[in-house]
Amino acid sequence: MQIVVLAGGVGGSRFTAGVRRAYPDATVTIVGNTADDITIHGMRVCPDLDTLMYTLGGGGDAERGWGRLDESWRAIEELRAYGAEPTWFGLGDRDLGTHLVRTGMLAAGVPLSEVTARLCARWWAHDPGLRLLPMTDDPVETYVEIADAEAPGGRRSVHFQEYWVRLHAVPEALALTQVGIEAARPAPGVEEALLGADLVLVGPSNPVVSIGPILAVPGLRDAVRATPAPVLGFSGILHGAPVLGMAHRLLPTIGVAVDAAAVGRHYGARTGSGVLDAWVVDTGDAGSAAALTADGLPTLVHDLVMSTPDATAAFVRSAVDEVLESR
Ligand code: GDP
Ligand code: FO1
Ligand code: CA
Repeated sequence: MQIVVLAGGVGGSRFTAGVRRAYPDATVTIVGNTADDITIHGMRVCPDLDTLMYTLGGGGDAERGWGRLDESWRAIEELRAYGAEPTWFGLGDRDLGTHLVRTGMLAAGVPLSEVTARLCARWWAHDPGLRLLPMTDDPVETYVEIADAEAPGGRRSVHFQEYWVRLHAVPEALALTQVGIEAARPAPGVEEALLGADLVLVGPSNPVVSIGPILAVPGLRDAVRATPAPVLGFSGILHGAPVLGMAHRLLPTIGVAVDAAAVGRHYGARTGSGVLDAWVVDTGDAGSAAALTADGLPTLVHDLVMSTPDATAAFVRSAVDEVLESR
């Protein structure tokens, strides 16, 4: 069975770990978000790809959610001692190895998809059925416009990482721009994976800055709409709030309420102009399921807390079975 998962970082990793557990014999192709990427101290950092790679390879810090296990921070201390800004972005010593290899390969002209495959070869040697493709090889970076009384026009634009990490998403996000998205082409293999899939899963990742950019790469939304496979989406919003992270700070910016049903309507049904055949919400949001289903988006209800890979595997399997039985 060929499974494609659309994924951001922390939520996407936990979800994919459950998918792997549910379908150990399948080929699982992850299409990872790269709109969080940043060049910092000359290094290209791909947070969502690295979170997926480390987590699924057993090398990630599960508590922090990002970065390497058993990390140390000597290099960034040196940067601070030089007054070499920015130092608000935590570059761990072990993590730096990944960024150095990636940046060197990119500088030598190796496309990001190929770089990513070579990095994952170290971490995923135990699981040849797992594949990570960046959504695109072309650089895309998210910028957030925030109010700033001292800036010309009363607003200024900051990189998504500065908004998320340094500003903790406290300022209101007035607008979001994915610089480079219009010119981005799907990375090699992404459209083929979607069109050749038996099952497409949209993880509970951030709809605005993780899944949004993937679907915004020209051609990818069309490929999801065209796949012969059932497309299931899973809500990351439970009882009106994200389970973790700050998605509630960004959904209003794109005019979507912080609510599982609103996110489902935002993705929409494939029978209309959307991308989903089914939307899966948590038991606590069961109240909205009947109305969504009546409006043409078949909505299933499951316990969506990803407490362990087994718990995640259980809800993925039962939701998929429910959809396959109804086809
Ligand atoms: P990021 O790129 O590291 O921000 O991570 P993602 O975009 O992949 O995922 C973040 C989203 O995952 C958040 O909006 C969370 O609400 C969601 N999430 C995290 N843990 C859980 C969970 O246990 N269950 C569900 N359904 N969603 C979760
Ligand atoms: N998140 C933080 O909250 N603080 C950091 O200093 C930080 C550094 C960092 C370095 C490498 C990496 O791959 C991820 C890192 N993250 C950090 C996570 C990341 O900024 C975001 O959570 C995601 O981009 C949102 O998906
Ligand atoms: Ca992300």
